[in-house]
Amino acid sequence: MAVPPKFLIQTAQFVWHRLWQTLMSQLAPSDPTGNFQRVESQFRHWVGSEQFPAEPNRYRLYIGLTCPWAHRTAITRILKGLEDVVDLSVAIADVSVGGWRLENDPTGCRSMKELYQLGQAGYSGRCSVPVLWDCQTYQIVNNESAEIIVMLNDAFNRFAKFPERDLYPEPLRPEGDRLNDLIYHTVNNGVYKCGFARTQAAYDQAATALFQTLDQLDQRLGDRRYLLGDQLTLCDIRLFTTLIRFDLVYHGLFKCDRRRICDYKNLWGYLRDIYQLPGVSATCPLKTIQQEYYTSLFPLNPSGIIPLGIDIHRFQSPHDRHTLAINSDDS
Ligand SMILES: N[C@@H](CCC(=O)N[C@@H](CS)C(=O)NCC(=O)O)C(=O)O
Repeated sequence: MAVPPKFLIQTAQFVWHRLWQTLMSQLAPSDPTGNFQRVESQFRHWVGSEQFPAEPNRYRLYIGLTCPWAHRTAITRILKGLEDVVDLSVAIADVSVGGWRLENDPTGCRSMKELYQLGQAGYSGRCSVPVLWDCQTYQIVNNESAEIIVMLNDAFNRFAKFPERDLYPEPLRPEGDRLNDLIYHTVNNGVYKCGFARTQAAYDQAATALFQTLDQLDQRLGDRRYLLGDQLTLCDIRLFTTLIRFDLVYHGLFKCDRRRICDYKNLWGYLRDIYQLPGVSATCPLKTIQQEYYTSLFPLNPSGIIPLGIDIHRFQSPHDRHTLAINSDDS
């Protein structure tokens, strides 16, 4: 007895939609109108405080390769020359454990969940990366990337290879903080708002804001090498980790498809400029990033098929960003 295709389709649609909503509510909480709501980071201590003094080989950074937030911390660690000061562990995105898996971790933990619970007994919140971990007291110092990068920039300067490289210079902070706010809401978190939108209206709003900001940033970068002038700052690192994933992942998987970064004259050169800075490309295993995103975010890509994506050699192509006139004026 043949099942009428219409019935089959309607049933599959009904069941899949219900399942999808359930999976999405675990993966990405949303407000009643379907907008993705990022959960506030829970651990907000500072290295340099009495409780967590700056010491070499005391802290370990847990990252995941796919994660753009964790990637900020990995780049800052390298650019400050902290490889021998702050240890690094890479967690693996694993759908079978429903989160981040750890392999041969010095704490004995087998997942980020176990690590969070080791740091705080009974912890039941989100177990995200990055985490700055105190290996001496077995506590989480901080799990907010925006704060960890500020700490890595200045708290360990006594032990850093490049203490003079200030990625958060005092005079540029007001302008940088203002830009960070815009970039966070519309680009860094904006791509997630597109990908994790649960309604058409939520997606439309996020996608429009995303491309408005990208257009604006492209214009801004027409007369200055970096966002705040001729000096690379944390502001650029924060933008970079979203841009480097954009054409490879967000354009397809998160439906951020109005334009690709390689279609923007200035953003495209800017992206390659930062990618080609010494030490940066080693933090960007592009094919792994693409594979982990497309396989670990199952509700967005149930088939598990990984698209071809942009030819990653293009990120190595020459750019002429260093010839730009110095202009940190914001007029
Ligand atoms: N606010 C955090 C966000 C970090 C974050 O969302 N990390 C994701 C990976 S990209 C994660 O680990 N999610 C797991 C979860 O939320 O359970 C930060 O910027 O450090």
